[in-house]
Amino acid sequence: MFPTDMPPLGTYRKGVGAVYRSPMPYAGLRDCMPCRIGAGKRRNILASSQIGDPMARGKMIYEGKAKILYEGPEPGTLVQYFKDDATAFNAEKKDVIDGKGALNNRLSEYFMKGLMQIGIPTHFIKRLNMREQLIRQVEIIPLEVIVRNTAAGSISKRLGIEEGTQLPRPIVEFSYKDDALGDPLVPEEYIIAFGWASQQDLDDIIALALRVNDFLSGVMLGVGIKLVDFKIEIGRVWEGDFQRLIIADEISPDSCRLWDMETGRKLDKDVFRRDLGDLADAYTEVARRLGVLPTNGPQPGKPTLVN
Ligand code: AIR
Repeated sequence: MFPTDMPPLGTYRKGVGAVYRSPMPYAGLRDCMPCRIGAGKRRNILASSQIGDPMARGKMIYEGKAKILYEGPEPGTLVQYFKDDATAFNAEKKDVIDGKGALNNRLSEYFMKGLMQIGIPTHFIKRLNMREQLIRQVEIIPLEVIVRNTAAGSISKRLGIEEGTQLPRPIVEFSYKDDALGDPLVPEEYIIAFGWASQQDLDDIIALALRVNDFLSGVMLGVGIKLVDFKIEIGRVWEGDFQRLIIADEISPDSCRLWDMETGRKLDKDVFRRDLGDLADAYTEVARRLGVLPTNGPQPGKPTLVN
């Protein structure tokens, strides 16, 4: 598929992510208000979240490798469901990891809320239950925005830099989101020429990505974890004729490299990619250090989430 073959707005193209034009901001959406679902059914988001069943969901819009998106209860909203599925190397390697979805739901909530507290806009509205969160509908920019602090993964392979080498400064790079092409690294020149984003968008995206890097690095440093690199996705939202760029998708150990500062233990999806042990244990450790899991009392083999 030629890269400029963008789907019409309001439709979804597999491999590129959810592409939506958001009809309205979520201002006005209140936790307890009865909400419209599909053909006018009335439901209460809070009630459904309390009993943990997926009552706020509308019809399925998209199923990705690790998440499913459903229509949300209000126009301009979606329900993001976190699956237990883990994939790597463009889904060549697959498994189901008990508890991963619930952990990523909580961790992504934690990071997105933290970003919003320092004024960085995200798609997150509220967590609904163990596996679902209510998010703002966005038009996904078809780029993976990667920030690297320390060499690892593809940059090490591509440039022959030993993993663990501190980079001279944070490096921001872009991959074109297309599974069939294996999400190839693309220069800014391509992004602008093919119209995936404008120069102004790119300047804003880089500034956002570096702010996210500062925030996440600091949070992780506080719990003895080095943020090696991470990937974010950016969504456009329309407010009248004006667009705003916000952080979308998820931020979790699926999308970051996290190394224990003292031991170097990997606490991210590389545990799965490289067969280094139990992925849920690694994610549980991150959640526990961040206070998303209880720190005392018996720690069961599988994650127990605090509600
Ligand atoms: N990433 C990229 N595509 C999907 C994901 N999750 C993340 C990786 C890693 C960073 O982007 O998890 O944190 C850089 O990946 P790589 O493979 O380019 O070194």
